[in-house]
Amino acid sequence: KVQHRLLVANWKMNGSVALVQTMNETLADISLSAVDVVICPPLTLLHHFTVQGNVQLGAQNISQHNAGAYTGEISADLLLEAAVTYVIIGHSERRTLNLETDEQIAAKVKVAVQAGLIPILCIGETLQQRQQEKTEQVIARQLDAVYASQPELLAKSVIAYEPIWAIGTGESASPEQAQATHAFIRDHLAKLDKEAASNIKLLYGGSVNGDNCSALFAQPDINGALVGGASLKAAEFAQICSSA
Ligand code: G2H
Repeated sequence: KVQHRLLVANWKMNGSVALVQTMNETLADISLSAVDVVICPPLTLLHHFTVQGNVQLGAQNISQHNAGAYTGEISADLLLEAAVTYVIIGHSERRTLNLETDEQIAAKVKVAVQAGLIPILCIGETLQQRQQEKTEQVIARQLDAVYASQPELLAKSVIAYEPIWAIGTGESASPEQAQATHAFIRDHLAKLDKEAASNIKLLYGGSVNGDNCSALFAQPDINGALVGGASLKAAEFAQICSSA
């Protein structure tokens, strides 16, 4: 059974040095003994964060290459030097806007694990795919693309289910919808590695906020959340962490 819940703040291309300072102060004031918190700010803000208690740092992307002529990219080694321990991989915004493929995402998860970073693999269906009842098919494809040929990476991974129709829309999946998909994900992964599937942290992402977080966290297969918009408000994010 999964113990600590994991709360990941995905700031996307938002924030400022001032917001980092506010977040440092806010998180220092609350008890985080029962939860692991990861803040994924833009790269230039990483070194302003205080790594304190259960608060760790994450990145929003990683290159599948180790070093070289890759303008604008960031490697696992550089992230490690910046005290990063987690990395979000395959967020739907990167799949869509940066045309990341399942193959690249699989390579990135491998590079991250090999370097000792914990990948947070994002998966999820579009509204059209859900309406066509293809949610499970899409999610199975996204999981298999990464883990079918490298199941040993599963025990070192976190997975975030983010239905694309719920991202930044203010409309979260219902706790029941999210739970049903999380249970499907765990069952599907059990075919690759039963023990890893029962231990893996499955995060829900998509319009998580201070009002809906408790009902989501009450679901047995929801082990935490990937929070976007609400993680930019220090007080609300602290409340989400306290509810976890
Ligand atoms: C989904 C989520 C964070 P938001 O992308 O990854 O963002 O909470 O704003 O929907």
